Amino acid sequence: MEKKSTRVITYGTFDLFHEGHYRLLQRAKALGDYLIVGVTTEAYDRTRGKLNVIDSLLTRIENVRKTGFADEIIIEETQGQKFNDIKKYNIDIFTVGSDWMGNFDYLKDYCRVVYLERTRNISSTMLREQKQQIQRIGIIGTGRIAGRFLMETKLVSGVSVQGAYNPHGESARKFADRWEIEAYTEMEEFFSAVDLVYIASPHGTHYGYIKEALEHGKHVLCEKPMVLRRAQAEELFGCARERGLIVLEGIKTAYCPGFSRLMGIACSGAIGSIRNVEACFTKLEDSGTRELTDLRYGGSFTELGSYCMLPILKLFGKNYEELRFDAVRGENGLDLFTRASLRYSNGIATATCGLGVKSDGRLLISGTKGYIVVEAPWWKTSYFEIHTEDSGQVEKYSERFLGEGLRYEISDFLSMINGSNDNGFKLTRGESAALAGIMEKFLETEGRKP
Ligand code: C2G
Repeated sequence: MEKKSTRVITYGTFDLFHEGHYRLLQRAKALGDYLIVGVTTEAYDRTRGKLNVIDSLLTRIENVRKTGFADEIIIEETQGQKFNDIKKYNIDIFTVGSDWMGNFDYLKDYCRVVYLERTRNISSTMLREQKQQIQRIGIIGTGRIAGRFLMETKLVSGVSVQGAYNPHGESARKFADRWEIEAYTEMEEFFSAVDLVYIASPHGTHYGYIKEALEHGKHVLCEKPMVLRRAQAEELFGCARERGLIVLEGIKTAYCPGFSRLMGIACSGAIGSIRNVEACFTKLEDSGTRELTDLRYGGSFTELGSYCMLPILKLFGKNYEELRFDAVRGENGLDLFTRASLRYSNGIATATCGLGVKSDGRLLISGTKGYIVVEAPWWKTSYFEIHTEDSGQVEKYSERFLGEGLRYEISDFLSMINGSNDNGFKLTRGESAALAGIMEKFLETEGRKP
């Protein structure tokens, strides 16, 4: 009797075709006799929230075809298609890279599911005629936020996480093994292996790492608060400009579509002239966490103040007339609940942050004709309302906010580097420097040395 041939299927965007894609297809083909490759359409990538896809569908199909591994190429255009394709094409094995480990286990009832180890080192592009190169990103710091960032990079085309640096070898290795990336404990080695740097280390180390990265010619995306002194921000931006490099502060709210729309509407006069902004963000933390034990840089304002100050600076500007802080402190002296009050020539504002006191966490923008309200979590802006004197008339706005929302800043960072889009207005250098100045003033008020 003739042996039944083994039919394998895999899917992907295959944008900016690289070694990782090539090796995946090669091993997928080796799993059986007949390989079907599903290439995603632009519309499907939009639906699943993948940003920044550069190559057209035709180019991506052509690049898959050129490998010679695919016996048949189909297009993936809808959610749930994989399930139907498995039956339609009589599939024995579904395979995908291990960066999706566990995500497709639901297909196990219908065929074998094989996760092939992702390719860690993408050293060069495979196809010479490519418009753009894949950017290898290196992460400094290996805490919770670094993990979230890594998840989000999978949904931004054009970047590949190369590895993570942590001077503590054990932490670096643990993180790298978990995410199948390289671990680095030596700075020089780290910088020579990456094109871009994302910094997610404790606040107090940002300045030193940004400086090192710029000196090594790397663009930098740094978690908020980027630095804690105004002069440091100015120095770093100056240094970046001289070298033609980008330094971007990663306040995720600033880059998400809902917040951009909210700012656009607020500034358009929809509620008249803005006179009051109240932003509140509280997040209860265990007393043992770094945020509540780092006596130098911890506390609620350094942790959450960047979010709350963002709409205030965007709507009223950087030139406040007065800035005052009131704080409730814990036993170790760190602020558990802090309110920054600002006075401008034409309005007033408050930024309220809590790690040890819970509050409503809303953003309220009041103007001469009405007000805009965004309930918690307004810092992941997806819905807001405009109210006027006429209580029966409420305008409602919704926007998508996908996943952890870090993909928006990653995508903007990439397009700024590639020069295809100047997203600098979403969070300007001047605004980042002003934020550093506000952090500096806060730490001074608290009697801490910034
Ligand atoms: N891949 C890999 N190593 C890399 C990068 C990607 O093995 N360094 C694999 C991915 O795991 C995937 C394939 O290459 O199996 C295509 O990757 P992408 O084009 O990024 O597509 P992806 O977004 O992973 O789509 O429905 C689509 C699928 O969910 C996979």
